Amino acid sequence: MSSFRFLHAADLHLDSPLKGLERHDDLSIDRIRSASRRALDNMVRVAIEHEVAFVIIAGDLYDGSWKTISTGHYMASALGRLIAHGIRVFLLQGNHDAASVLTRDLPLPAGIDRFPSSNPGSFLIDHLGVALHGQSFANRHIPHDMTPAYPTSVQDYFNIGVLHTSLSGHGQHETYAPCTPEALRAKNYDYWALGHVHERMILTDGTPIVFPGVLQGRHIRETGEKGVVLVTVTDHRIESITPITCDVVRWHVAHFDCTGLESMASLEERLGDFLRDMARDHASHLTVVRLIVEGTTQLHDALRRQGPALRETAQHLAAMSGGEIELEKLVLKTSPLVTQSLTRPTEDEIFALSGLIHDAAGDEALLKSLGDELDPFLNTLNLGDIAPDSLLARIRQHDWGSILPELNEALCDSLSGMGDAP
Ligand SMILES: [Mn+2]
Repeated sequence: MSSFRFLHAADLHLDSPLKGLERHDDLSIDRIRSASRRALDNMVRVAIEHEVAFVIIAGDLYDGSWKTISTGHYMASALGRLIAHGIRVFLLQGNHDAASVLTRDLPLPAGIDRFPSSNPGSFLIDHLGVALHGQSFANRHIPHDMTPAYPTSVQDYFNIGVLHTSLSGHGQHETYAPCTPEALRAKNYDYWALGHVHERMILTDGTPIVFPGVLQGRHIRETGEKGVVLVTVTDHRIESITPITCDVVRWHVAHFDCTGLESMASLEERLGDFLRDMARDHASHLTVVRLIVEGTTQLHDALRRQGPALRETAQHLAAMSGGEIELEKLVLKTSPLVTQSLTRPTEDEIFALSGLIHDAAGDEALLKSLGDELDPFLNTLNLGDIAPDSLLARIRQHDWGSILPELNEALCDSLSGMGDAP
């Protein structure tokens, strides 16, 4: 019985800038910035620990041409550790590190092979009976299916196709070597090692077609666990395909529900609990969170008035969570409690009400009694919280005659459904 393991990785995007954190000045920023390097170190460690025979990297080792030489140096050091452990490495260039995009390149010593970009190439590992077929991207965009030119499978070998592709069919605007699962399976290979799609995807209905996904999430659209895929092959048959995480920073979208909360104090208490639970659930990783504050709540207006202070409060609570939680962004999506009547008034009713308010604006006696009636009530409200300064001044001066026409307009808009949605 012959058995071997290999690691399939893709989309390392080494030293990719992490989006959405540019203005983030927290302590963890350096750790977050170096995440793609430490994830690469984890990939190397996983390969060595599982004693794999070889590692396939199916495109986008880099995010583009190196900004500094240290990006290439870091990659060289990682790949060097693999070959020092007798692990062979097969590289393919994707759209981000296409031959025409990279202005500098690594030397490729024995033990590291790269698929050519001019035509598909094959590498054989005779003692394992493995054949790998692949073609690198020559340019950033490849609008055609590359697989028809891929070689036919080598008989009695375990055949692996390596390809960077959007796997999205042959649409009009496809620019990343489009193809279909059917076309891939028609090649009669034993495994398709793909790259480009950053979500992990393992299709096993027939020849396995696998995207390991990005090695380390780079922004809030790349949430959840990220890593590589470990494949075990026994007697030329796939025994298992196992995802293994390599990421060191995890992106997470959290929904915090404010429904039923009645004070900022209770909100802070509940949010503190929420973040402590999150810290416990994500204890293994520094977690960067987009906090979406939602729900129907009487705190709707109060939350908006808080401005940047609300984010600061959430950051402090995250810092006190007992884990490593950083806030990427706080998004307010609450809605106010609605106290409108259930039936919409008729146009006649609105017109009649409007007439009453209009008449009232000219009725001195009515305005005075209105002021007398309202005063005790207004004194119990903190109007500074809800009224703009100009309105506040007029209320204090009992200038009802100037307030009523505006009120009339707003009220009629709101009743007829033309006003701003709540
Ligand atoms: Mn990519």
